[in-house]
Amino acid sequence: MTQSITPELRQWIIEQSTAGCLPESVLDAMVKAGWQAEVAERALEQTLRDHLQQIGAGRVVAPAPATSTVGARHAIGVAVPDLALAGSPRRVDAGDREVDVIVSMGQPRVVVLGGLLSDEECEALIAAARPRMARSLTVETTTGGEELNPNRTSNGMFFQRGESELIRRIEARIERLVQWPLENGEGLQVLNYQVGAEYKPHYDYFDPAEPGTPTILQRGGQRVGTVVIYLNEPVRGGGTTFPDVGLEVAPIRGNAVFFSYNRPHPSTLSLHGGAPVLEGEKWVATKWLREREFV
Ligand code: PD2
Ligand code: ZN
Repeated sequence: MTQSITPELRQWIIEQSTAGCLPESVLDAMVKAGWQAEVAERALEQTLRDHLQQIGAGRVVAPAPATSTVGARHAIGVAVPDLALAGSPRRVDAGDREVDVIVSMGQPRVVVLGGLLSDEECEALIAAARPRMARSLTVETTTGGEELNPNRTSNGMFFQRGESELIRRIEARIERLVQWPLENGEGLQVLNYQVGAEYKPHYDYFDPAEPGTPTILQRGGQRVGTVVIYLNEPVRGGGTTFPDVGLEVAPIRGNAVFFSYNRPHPSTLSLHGGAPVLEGEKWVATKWLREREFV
């Protein structure tokens, strides 16, 4: 008896997957409901591929075995940067130093890191950025240009990739840590938030529905990961929040939060923001990682 993919089945697969259900669980449920395993697998893959094409999310990759570390692949989505955390190590190798693993979360994929930069490196980065600060721009997805964004009240600047020994050292460390080519990274951005300044919750990926997005994607594809490094410590406030899961990462000098998103969709739960600074000021450096070489 041959079994065919009905519109109802397609709809059900998409609903399960966008709700965050792993493909293994979707397959399992289909087999339990009487589907031949092979047919179920084919239906799942084809349905998700078609769906991703419709929402403009790029190529589909098969789920990787649990032991895979480099370029972790997930249910429906592209390969993304990730740390080598199999076996739950206390520290991970970042080339010229070891970095503490403080928190590791699966969904959203978030890893909080301790001691990514030394105090001296944080100070040096602030000193190099300070004379070049201007009110932050964000990429305007309706046009593909840049504009002042009222949701972001910080000041900022971009370093060129590899522009100094310090920048090269930090970029090499991030490359090693998240196992992602440094060529895929945008230039390091430094932001400064004064009291009351914040970065309202947003996604770092570019919205596929916006008309300016195809232009933006020409320079290396989608963003698939972010590293936010804390360069100083505000007295109160200024944490990085993940509202979908009620997580707030404390801004501690030299620490960092890494998160990835394997498709440009809210079901990644990668919504995040910079909470208002209540006392003191906040300095961070952000590295955004693209699918391919950022040119
Ligand atoms: O400064 C932060 O905590 C923050 C929060 C959300 C930075 C970014 N997003 C970013 O640079 O994308
Ligand atoms: Zn962000």
